[in-house]
Amino acid sequence: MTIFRALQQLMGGAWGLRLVGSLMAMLLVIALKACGGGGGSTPVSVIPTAPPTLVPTPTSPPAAQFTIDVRFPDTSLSPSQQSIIRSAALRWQQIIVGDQPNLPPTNIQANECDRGFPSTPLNFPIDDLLVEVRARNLNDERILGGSAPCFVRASNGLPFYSVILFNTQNLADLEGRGDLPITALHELGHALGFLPTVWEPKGLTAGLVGRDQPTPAGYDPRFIGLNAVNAFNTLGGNATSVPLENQFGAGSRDSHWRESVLGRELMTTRIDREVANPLSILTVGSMADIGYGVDLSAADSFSLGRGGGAAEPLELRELDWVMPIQRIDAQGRRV
Ligand SMILES: [Ca+2]
Ligand SMILES: [Ca+2]
Ligand SMILES: [Zn+2]
Repeated sequence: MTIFRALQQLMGGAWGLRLVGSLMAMLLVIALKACGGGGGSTPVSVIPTAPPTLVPTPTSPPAAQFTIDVRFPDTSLSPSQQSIIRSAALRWQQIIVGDQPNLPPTNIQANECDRGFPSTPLNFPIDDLLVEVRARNLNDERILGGSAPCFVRASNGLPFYSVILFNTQNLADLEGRGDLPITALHELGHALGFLPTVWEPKGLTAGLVGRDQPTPAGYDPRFIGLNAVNAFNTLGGNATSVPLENQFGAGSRDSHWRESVLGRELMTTRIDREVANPLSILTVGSMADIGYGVDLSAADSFSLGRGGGAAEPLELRELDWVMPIQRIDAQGRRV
């Protein structure tokens, strides 16, 4: 059930790894390290008499009540790799803050999603999202891996069990180059539901062709959720919808923001190396559109455009990993 696509390219000097992935899965590109600007402050002259002004009391951010339970069912990821992925989950917990109803024990069996996923029967309560992470040899070193939800809450279509798979052929290199943190953050975005399989039942997309269809000339898939659209326009866009990726094949197409427009944003298909790949209000807005309670103020700053200076992008091809999404109700029964 797994299809790999895409390929990778080495670009002059450094390497650009290109991966295309799966439909359900995704991929990501990453870059790392935010750079920043810091700057000095300009001297300001003192002007007498400013009347005291009332400064609005800052509202405290919503209490984080959303838990991502990351599990590693085997030793295919090293302790340091596991630690990086747990840190990425903690970053998402700053973004997704609204509690979801706990899932009661279910009769979901091991391997229902894919080989090794779940690793055990899901006969225990889940609060709020369980993500199982493994690495295995994917027999194509251009493929980074992939991620996808497998089971969602029938009440709201949000995942409570998702999977992430890395490729043992390149995982150590990814970590060694410093690209694993941003890659993990990107994959967890997909695990949380950043994918057409979650968007489409909610009516949040327009113009997508079927995943098995060739890319039409002039293809223009869009995300139409209002929070994302508002964020897009705040960031410098001017449109009533947000462009989704319209090229690069399955695993990249449709399931990311359009690289040519959104550039360095985290949920584009290429990680821009050695610069920040911000988790912006655009992606946070899309998470609100699918139903999460979010804290927009926790987003990274960002504005449209690649912003210059990006070294060659690391284009990671994601696995074209298709899992049927199953819906489970509040009593743990299949719907
Ligand atoms: Ca909960
Ligand atoms: Ca990018
Ligand atoms: Zn992706």
